[in-house]
Amino acid sequence: MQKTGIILIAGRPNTGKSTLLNRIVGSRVAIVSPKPQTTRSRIVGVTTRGETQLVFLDTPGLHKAQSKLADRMVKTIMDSAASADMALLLCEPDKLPGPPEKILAERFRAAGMRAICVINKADAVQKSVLLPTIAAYSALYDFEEIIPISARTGDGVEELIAMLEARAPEAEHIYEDDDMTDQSERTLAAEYLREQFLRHLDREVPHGIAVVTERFEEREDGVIEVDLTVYCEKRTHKGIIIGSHGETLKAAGANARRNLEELLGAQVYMQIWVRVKEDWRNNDYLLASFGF
Ligand SMILES: Nc1nc2c(ncn2[C@@H]2O[C@H](COP(=O)(O)OP(=O)(O)O)[C@@H](O)[C@H]2O)c(=O)[nH]1
Ligand SMILES: [Mg+2]
Repeated sequence: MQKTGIILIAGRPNTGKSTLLNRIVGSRVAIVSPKPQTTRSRIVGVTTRGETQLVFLDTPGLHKAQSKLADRMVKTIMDSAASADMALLLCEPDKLPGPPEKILAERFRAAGMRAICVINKADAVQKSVLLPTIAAYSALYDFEEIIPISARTGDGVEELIAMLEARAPEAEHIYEDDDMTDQSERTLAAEYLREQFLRHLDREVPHGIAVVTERFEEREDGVIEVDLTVYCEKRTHKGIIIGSHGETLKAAGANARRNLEELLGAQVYMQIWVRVKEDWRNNDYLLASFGF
């Protein structure tokens, strides 16, 4: 009998939701950076072992909506929650629950959501630091389990997967058994490049960037040709993205290409253009054409 569990990964920005998803799936399906609001839309990660399929929903972190893009991100979280069998609340090992965790616990309570508290980044603290955190979270909500893990090193992740497999309801699988994600290779190509800007550019520049895959084609010799356009909000940003003598763009492109080659197991030839489109984050037409 097949079992399928749909699991919402919730938590404030930067708690490691996307890192955990990638760790579980074993591939880069969600981009990761130290900056909040890296994840813009809902991303599905899938792992299937034997008869049990776990479907994870990585969501943008919950935060105050300041633009139409942010509005859509909050709506994405709410839509995902409705279809989940269980939720993971990811949190920091050395911080007590604050307003974002309290809001999420409220939502779980209202929905009668079964939840596991995942205290991530256990690699970064002494064990004794975890005790008050665990005590505070057990008072916050009636979690079925509270488990410290490290998404970065993988510590505790197998135990977490076992907890989820044990709770997966009997249901037909939703994805093929070898599927890892609902993200297309085209989307991942653009996301890998955006990830590089998030990691290496400062302040407001990376959050004003959208990357679009214009062309994604496999040549007869197996090489994959990818054309990407980077949209930014200001002419000055364009200069920063390209860098002096094009060095920033070149380095970002090389890293993104390497990650894409690893994903696809093929050689990639990448071309990148940079264009200025003012205020795209508040323009419905542009948001739709960028796929939000
Ligand atoms: N030390 C440590 N850092 C982590 C761990 N998991 C994630 N991070 C880092 O935390 C930052 C945010 O991670 P990300 O997955 O993008 O968080 P998200 O915003 O919740 O999706 C990144 O710099 C990660 O490398 C972990 O287990 N240990
Ligand atoms: Mg994320």
